[in-house]
Amino acid sequence: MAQAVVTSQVQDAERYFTLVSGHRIPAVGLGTWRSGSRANESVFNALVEAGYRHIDTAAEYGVHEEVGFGLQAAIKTGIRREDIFVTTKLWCSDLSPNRVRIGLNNALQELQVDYLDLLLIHWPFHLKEGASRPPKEGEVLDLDMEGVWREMEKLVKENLVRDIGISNFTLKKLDNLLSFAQTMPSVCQMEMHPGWRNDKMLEACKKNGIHVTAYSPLGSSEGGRDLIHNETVERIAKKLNKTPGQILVKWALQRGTSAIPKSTHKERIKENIGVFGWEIPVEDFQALCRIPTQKRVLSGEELFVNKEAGPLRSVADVWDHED
Ligand code: NDP
Ligand code: 1BO
Repeated sequence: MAQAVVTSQVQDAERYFTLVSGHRIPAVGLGTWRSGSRANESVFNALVEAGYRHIDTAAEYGVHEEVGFGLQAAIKTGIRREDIFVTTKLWCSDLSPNRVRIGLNNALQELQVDYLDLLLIHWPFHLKEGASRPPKEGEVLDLDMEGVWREMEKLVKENLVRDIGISNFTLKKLDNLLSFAQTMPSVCQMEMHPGWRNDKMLEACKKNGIHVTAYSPLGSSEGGRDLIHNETVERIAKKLNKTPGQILVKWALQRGTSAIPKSTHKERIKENIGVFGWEIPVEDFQALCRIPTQKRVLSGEELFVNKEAGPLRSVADVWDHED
């Protein structure tokens, strides 16, 4: 009996990270960007068949309703809502103090839940409702970050959201947020994989007790970075008798970040969480950390850059010239 308790504690330690709030975030979550109508089935498979307990989504992915159906179907099989960690994100058109609660209420309704585990600022830019992509002149508005954060803090106090956090921030924007935050951001979600390690953001977050979730941990899709067929990743996968996907997810976990690989295929969903009970040896971990050509997949160019007008005239502007 005592042995069983110890075993389950060891397993839990591998499967969760503890946030500054004291809440726990599951180490591996299911990403849902570009999942479309398959999000429902993917969420159900992830929770019921593969043992995931963390679902990552966003208003901008247009799949809240499908995710909600998947969550509800999984809960009907006996999985408790309180054992599932649901993350979603406020889109840029909801980044004004008077829109935060509207964004939250829409998310709760579409996801069919009465609280969120984590609400993130998706990107730190305020866009006019219905803005084009990329935005036209006048569609990138001033951002009242302090006002937005205060509204998000209220949601925590009202138990509508358990944790709040950020995504796609720079060191400069993080410093600014920390200068007025009364409730610390628990999580910072950033693109991270061996092709874009983003060590400086990871270090800054660690220094401030902010947990990092690695997005696009496999290098993303549709014009992303093909890390699945990278020769270092393939070599290590073969050596350890794992798949390239598992090596990439495990690399993220061994850096102390959670990871949210996306797949709409049942077998891959299962494969991507097969990352517990083994380790990447130090020399192989370091080889992954040395993969050359560090480059973001998601630069923000197509989303935010207008070369002729507005505050974001280049990718460098999006990242505060820090890359
Ligand atoms: P990932 O790095 O998770 O890669 C997804 C791609 O890899 C898909 O094409 C998927 O195809 C494929 N794939 C999945 N598993 C395997 C496998 N085992 N072997 C081979 N190929 C595989 O990319 P994402 O960009 O989707 O990032 C993950 C999640 O992170 C997103 O879905 C989203 O939730 C979040 N995110 C957050 C962002 C933010 O701004 N905060 C930005 C980008 C992502 P298939 O589905 O066909 O299996
Ligand atoms: C469209 C938003 C980028 C992925 O999170």
